[in-house]
Amino acid sequence: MRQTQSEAVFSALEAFRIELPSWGFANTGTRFGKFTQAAAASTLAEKLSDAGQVHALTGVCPTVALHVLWDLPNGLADVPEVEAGAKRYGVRAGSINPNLFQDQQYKHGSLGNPDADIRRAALAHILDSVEIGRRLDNRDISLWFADGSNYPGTQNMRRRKRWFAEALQAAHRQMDDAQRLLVEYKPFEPAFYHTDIADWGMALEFSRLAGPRAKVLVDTGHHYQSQNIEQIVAWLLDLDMLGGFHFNDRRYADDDLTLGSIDPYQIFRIFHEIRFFEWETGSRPDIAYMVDQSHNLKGKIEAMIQTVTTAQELWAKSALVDHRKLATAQERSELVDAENCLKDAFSTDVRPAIAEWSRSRGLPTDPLKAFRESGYLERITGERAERNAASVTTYA
Ligand code: LRH
Ligand code: MN
Repeated sequence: MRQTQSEAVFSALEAFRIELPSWGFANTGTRFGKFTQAAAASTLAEKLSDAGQVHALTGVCPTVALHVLWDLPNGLADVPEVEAGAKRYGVRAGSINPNLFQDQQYKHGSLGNPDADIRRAALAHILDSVEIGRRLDNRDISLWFADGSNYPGTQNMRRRKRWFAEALQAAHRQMDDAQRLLVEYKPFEPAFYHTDIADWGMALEFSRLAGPRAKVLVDTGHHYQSQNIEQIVAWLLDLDMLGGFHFNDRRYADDDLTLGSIDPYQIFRIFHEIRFFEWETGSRPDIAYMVDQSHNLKGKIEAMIQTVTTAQELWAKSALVDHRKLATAQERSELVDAENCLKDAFSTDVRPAIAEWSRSRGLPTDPLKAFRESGYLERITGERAERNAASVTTYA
């Protein structure tokens, strides 16, 4: 690798940080069941401890996304425990994700529910989440809504749109200047006829209507088959409306598989659009890079280490694209030369440079091997197995 290339990889890795989801360490499943793992985390302290392991081994995931009802079931009252746990395990609280999908009252929606009392309850939970974010000194309130319907004619989609816009404006008003709203879209599941925030255009419109500190969150698993996600990213960059990502991989739908396990070139193309934008504009967009996965079969901590190192690799590869050469080839419509700028970077083995970077930071050059030799998994298995064996696994 040319000197300049390893320098490019080093500076790229220095700037790259990715947030881990607390729920990625817990026993999760599908509607066909949940295969429990003896070492899985279920308490907040265990999730922060496991995230702390991944950060200690990789050096690039200092924050943990929290889902309010899963991690702070007592709301604001749990803030001191989060602060103490984060401090103890060497991480910080990350984005705050309200839970607006599991309560029985949300059967017909949360902010889109025809029942005004339920809409008020949903907004109250979001406002509590804004306050939790303020107390934990984290800026992002990350909003995903399961809201929608399963059958034609059963809901007034225009009226729900207005309720959402009003509530998101109220949430934006509640935030202080350091806070942001991230609006996540998803085309379907759990609703299978319409979803109130189904695509990037709807999330964009709701973000604009909410206020200047509302941005769009792109979950890579929330797209129709063969949708060009990096084009959506390019648009949102150009509109200065890209707030963040939930990275995962998928073959079919919102499979929440580990990043880069199915289509690593997809994530590379997304990273390329961001770096090309940075090169062209000279500005670094304020993007929250986050993982959103559920590890139903793989060991949860190993899957998370694999995810972080794969993200680093793809980010480092995207730093190797010769932007000047690419821009010239694009201007001249030299298709093969232009495409090869990406393919050459993507096919460059950056692992030696990443190992060098890790060594320079006093980090293990092989985090997975270091984790397996650490004895951490054996220790937590001993501590958690009995409790996890007792947990319910059936869906119905
Ligand atoms: C919805 C989603 C959302 C989270 C949830 C865990 O599919 O992507 O971001 O709240 O997964
Ligand atoms: Mn998501």
